[in-house]
Amino acid sequence: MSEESKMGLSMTRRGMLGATATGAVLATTGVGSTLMSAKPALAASEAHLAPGELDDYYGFWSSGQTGELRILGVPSMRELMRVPVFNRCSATGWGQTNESLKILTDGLTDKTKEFLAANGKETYDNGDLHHPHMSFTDGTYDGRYLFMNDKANTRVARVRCDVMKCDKILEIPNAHDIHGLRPQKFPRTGYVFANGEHEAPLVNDGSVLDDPSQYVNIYTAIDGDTMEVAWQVIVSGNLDNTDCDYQGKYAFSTSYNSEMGMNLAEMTEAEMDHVVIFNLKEIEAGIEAGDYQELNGVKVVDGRKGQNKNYTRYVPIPNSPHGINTAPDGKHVCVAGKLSPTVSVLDVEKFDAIFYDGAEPRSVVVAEPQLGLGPLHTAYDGKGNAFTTLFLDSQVVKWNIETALKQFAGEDVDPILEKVDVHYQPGHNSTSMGETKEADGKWLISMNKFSKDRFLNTGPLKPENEQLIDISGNNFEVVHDGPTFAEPHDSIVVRRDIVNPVDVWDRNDPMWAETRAQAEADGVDIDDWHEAIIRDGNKVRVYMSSMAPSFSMEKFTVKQGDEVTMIITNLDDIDDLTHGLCMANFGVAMEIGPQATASVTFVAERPGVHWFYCQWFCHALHMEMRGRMFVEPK
Ligand code: CUK
Ligand code: CUA
Repeated sequence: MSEESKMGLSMTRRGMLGATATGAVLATTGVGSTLMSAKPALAASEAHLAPGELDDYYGFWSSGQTGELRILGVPSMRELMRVPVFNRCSATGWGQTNESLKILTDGLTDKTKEFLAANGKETYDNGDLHHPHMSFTDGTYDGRYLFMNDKANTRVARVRCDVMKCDKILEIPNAHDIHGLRPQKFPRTGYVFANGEHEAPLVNDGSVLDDPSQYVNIYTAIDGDTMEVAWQVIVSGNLDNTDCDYQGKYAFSTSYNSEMGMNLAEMTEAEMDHVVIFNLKEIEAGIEAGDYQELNGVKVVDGRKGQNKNYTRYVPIPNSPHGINTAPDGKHVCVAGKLSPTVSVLDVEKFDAIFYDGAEPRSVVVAEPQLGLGPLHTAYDGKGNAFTTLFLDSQVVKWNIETALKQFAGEDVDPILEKVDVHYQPGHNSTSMGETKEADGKWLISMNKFSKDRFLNTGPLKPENEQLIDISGNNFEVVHDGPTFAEPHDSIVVRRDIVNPVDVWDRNDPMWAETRAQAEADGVDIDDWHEAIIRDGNKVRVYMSSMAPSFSMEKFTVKQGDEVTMIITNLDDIDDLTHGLCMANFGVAMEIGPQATASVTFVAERPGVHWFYCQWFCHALHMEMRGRMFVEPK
């Protein structure tokens, strides 16, 4: 019995759920259809790791409007690291160091740079990161990169898994507000597919507002190696989530606004929306043959409805479909109905027929089980079972794909195996290795949009709640709550042997290649203990090395109004020996990892003595690791 029920407090949902373990499900759909039955106490011990024990999996998490990538350990759900991507970071100096600013600005279009400059900015300050996914080779994760979208400012970013830092950010031209994102699974990544979510006039120059016939949406394939746009496809309707097959032939996206409505009532009018299937070979051939228009430097093919081409097919799906997830069997794709209680199962082996044999688009639908209210996303255990989140029911439903196929074929069977309550309103879910052909059926994460009463009250703004569910054996139970800040949408759970980051940077890392070139031009050997001040008009470059517990310079002098660049190289070469640099009262701070070089630029508009100090605890004499900048008045 939970505390509340013992104390006879009101029967809140929390009290009810705390008092009974979840059990078998009799009815198929609807709120409150779960029949509670007693079940043994939770096997939480499997999820609990003793101090010092390492997790079996890396979890890579989005953070929604926080704009960063997070790394968690699974099953402990301990947060291990935050990797700034689209956000600014006070600790690491992301968005402030010259190296990170280059990454944040290089991939922006000229129009965006102009727009930002007019607003007094170099780059965007915010991002809305929904979908982090790892690069694939031959249908499974290969540990090279993570790719992720920014819905807020139409960007796609890449994080290097060797150092767990972002190395590329690309603004996607022509598209509006990148949402769904997936890397190509086979033969390798390869392409990174990205959906523009919001429709806009194709040439959006202020001449069209209320003419939906001129609104389009854009599907983008990015080259994951070069981080350049490979091609784009114009589609009808909007685009929500995306995934692709295990054959390297097709990618596909959900679309919830086939009506091309501009407001809520119009957008949800039709009973059927669709999944767009993209035929990769045909699109490549079309571009090869010159059947494209060039828009803002990108080759764009027309895949709208009614085109007499083989670039796309539109499969009607009920109703405002959201999540789209390819099963590890390489054959089935589950499309969650959102406003329909159904999940539509597509068979990728039937796709050829709708492109080349004139088969009806709906012929690729091989099952459509009713699972519950508000199905959003599906994950897999690799044993033929699927787990779908039910947003409105606050449940995850476990169901069997084969049984769903039989039911669709007319057999009197029920594919639903079990439902478990989650707290509350789940969006995405993910299983260990579940979006690869190596799905192992051990853990399921349910990413819930609301925590309500699950934790100590933090005021009007509550954390979200991510729950860990044991799906091994015949278990299907919540074993851990993980409160989390705004707002993870999605996660992937990757076997730890696949991810092998280094402990110490390589001195020749491309991250500071430009800084290194400048140092060479200045005749400074930044690979050795060094100190140098190079004056170049009113630009001053201050080079120093750091080694615990000191900087190579105890003091240096510049003139008021100088543009000062501090270039610091951390010559410590053992693991976990990060230094920092903070120039007090200059708003300047950054991380310098072992064997890394980092630089930051500011205008010395404050005369007097200013302390710079190491802001990363590194040594017993860390507090003493500091020096003075003297700014001579004009
Ligand atoms: S979306 Cu958030 S719950 Cu952006 Cu993947 Cu479905
Ligand atoms: Cu170096 Cu603290």
